[in-house]
Amino acid sequence: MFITFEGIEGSGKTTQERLVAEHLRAKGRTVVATKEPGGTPLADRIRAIVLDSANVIDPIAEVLLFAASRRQHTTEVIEPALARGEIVLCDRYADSTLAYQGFGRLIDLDRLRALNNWATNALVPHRTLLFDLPEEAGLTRARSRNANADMDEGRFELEDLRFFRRVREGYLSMALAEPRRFVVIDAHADVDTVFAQTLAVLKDIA
Ligand code: T5A
Repeated sequence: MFITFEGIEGSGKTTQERLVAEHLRAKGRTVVATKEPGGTPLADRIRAIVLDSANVIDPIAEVLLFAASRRQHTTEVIEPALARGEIVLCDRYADSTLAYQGFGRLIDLDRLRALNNWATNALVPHRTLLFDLPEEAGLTRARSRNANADMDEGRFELEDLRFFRRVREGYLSMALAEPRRFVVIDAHADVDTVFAQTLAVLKDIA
């Protein structure tokens, strides 16, 4: 079972992925909880490059960096774990490229789909949880987390609200187009309420 967690920054997907992993492990399941960009030593180095706000990155180069990170992560971590019969939870995956580079940066979606398929051997998640909330609310959460943790803004957090609105709308349109894979979760509520909704949509495995 391969489950991905998607949404704009601050939507709470990282928090929910951690809670789902803890819940499944407490039930004796073997879980690999991972994230993109990153997830392997090489992909983590790509992550540092793409998220560093000091880097000015050409949009196509950005796509290729995410694809290189995803290729390494898929072949080194995700595919082997699935072959061992483990549950893989992944914070962002190929849909992030469609949402951010496709809907956000307006790069041709068909090219991005082809690149995603190439990078992943066409591995599609069994289920994708889309944590949805308005972009203003998500960015406020992400920025206050950065301020509390004394973290710098990432390169994407410097984008304007219109960018994140396109990303959010892009995610929602992908969910509409693939209702058997995507489940949209209202990410507005407190962590426990969102977790209850998350467990409800995973009840067949959790
Ligand atoms: N990207 C990534 C692309 O452009 N293309 C791609 O192909 C890929 C893979 C990655 C960036 O890269 C871009 C997208 C991103 O811009 P990142 O640093 O990995 O950046 O960060 P994000 O994935 O964006 O995740 P964040 O950590 O910013 O947000 P999350 O995961 O949505 O939220 P989370 O759980 O960390 O929570 C954020 C804050 O909100 C609080 C948490 O405690 C935390 O402080 N919170 C809540 N507060 C109130 N109510 C709730 N329900 C809450 N849930 C969490």
